[in-house]
Amino acid sequence: MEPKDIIAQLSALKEQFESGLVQVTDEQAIRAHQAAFLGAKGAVTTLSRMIKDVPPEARPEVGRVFNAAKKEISAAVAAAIEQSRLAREQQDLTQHVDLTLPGRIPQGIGQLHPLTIVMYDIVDIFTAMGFDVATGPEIETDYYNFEALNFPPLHPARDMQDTLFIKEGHTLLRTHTSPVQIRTMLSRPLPIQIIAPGAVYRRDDDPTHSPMFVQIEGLLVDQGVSFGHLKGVLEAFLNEVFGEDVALRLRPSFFPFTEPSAEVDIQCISCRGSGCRLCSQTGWLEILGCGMVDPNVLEGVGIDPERYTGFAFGLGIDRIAMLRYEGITSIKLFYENDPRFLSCFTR
Ligand code: 2NM
Repeated sequence: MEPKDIIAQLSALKEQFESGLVQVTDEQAIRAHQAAFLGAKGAVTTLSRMIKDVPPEARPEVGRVFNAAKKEISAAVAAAIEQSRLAREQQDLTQHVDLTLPGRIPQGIGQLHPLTIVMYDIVDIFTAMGFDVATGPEIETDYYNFEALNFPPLHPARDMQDTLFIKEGHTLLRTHTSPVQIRTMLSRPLPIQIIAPGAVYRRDDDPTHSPMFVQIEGLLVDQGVSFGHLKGVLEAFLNEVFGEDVALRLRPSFFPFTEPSAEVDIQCISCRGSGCRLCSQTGWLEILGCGMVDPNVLEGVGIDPERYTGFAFGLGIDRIAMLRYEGITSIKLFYENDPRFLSCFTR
C-alpha cells in the first residue's frame, strides 16, 4: 500500500472516531469506543501494522502521522471522560441529593440516665446551700480509701471479700467517695464545704446489690460546726426531695470515720408510717448515713480537731431514684442500660 493511502485511511478512521465519540456520554462507553480504535485489536492498531510494508524512506513520516493521530485520540478521550464526570456530578447535585430530606431511620434525641437526673437534682440542692462539687479518681490507694478514714488494719471492709483490689492491699476500686473528702482536706484551705458524687465499687452482686453504684457524700469542716448543723442541712435536703411534711428519724450508728454516727430514716412515702412491703412493715425507710468527722481523721490530714470540727454524710443515688420513680423493682435496671427502661425518664 502506498504511504498516502495509509494516511488517507488513518484520516478516515480519525473522523470515524470523532463522530462516534460525540454519541457516547458515560465513561465506560467512552473507554470502549477508545479501545475500538487504539486497543490491541483496534482499527488504528491494525492499520499501523502496514507501516512495515511502506518504503523505508517514507516510514518515519508515516510513523509520525500515526503517533500524532494516537495522541489526539487519547486527548479527546480524556476530555470526554472529564466532561462526563462533570455532567454526572452536576446531575447528582441538582436531582439526586436533597440534603434537606430527613434520614430513613428516625433518630430520637437521647435523654439523661435516671441516676444522672437524680444526681443533678441532689447536686442542685446542695450547691444552693453553698456546697462545691469535688471529684477524684475511681482507682484509689489503700491510704485514701481506708487508712486515712480511720479503718483499723483488720477491718472487714478491707477484706478481699468486700473490696475489688487491683493490687491486693495496695490499689483498689474506691468503695465509697470518702477518699475525695480526704484529698480535698489535704489540698484545700479551710473552711471546706463540698459534696462528692461518683461511681463506687464493691464485691457485691445480687438482686439488691450492683458491683458498681453511684453515691453522693458531703463534708463540711469549719470552726464551731455541730451535730445540730448536720441535722439542719440534712433536714433541708430531705424536705427538698421528699416534701416539707416528711418526718425524719435519727438512729445511732457506727462508721470508722465519724463519731458520733447516725442513720437517717424518713417516714415511709408509700404507707406514711403504718407499715407496708416497701418499708418491711417498719414505717421507716433508711436514706443516708452521717456523723461528726472523727478527730483521728482530721488529725490525719493535718487539721487541728481542737479548733475545727466537721460533719459528713453519704447516700446511695439508686435508693433515692427508686423512691422517686415508684415501681422500679430491681436496682439492676439502672445498670443494664436497656433503652426501653432508660427512655422512661426525663428531667
Ligand atoms: C457516710 C456516712 C458518714 C463520710 C466521712 C467522710 C470523711 F472523709 F470526712 F471522713 N467522708 N464521708 C461519711 C460519713 C460517709 O456515708 C454513708
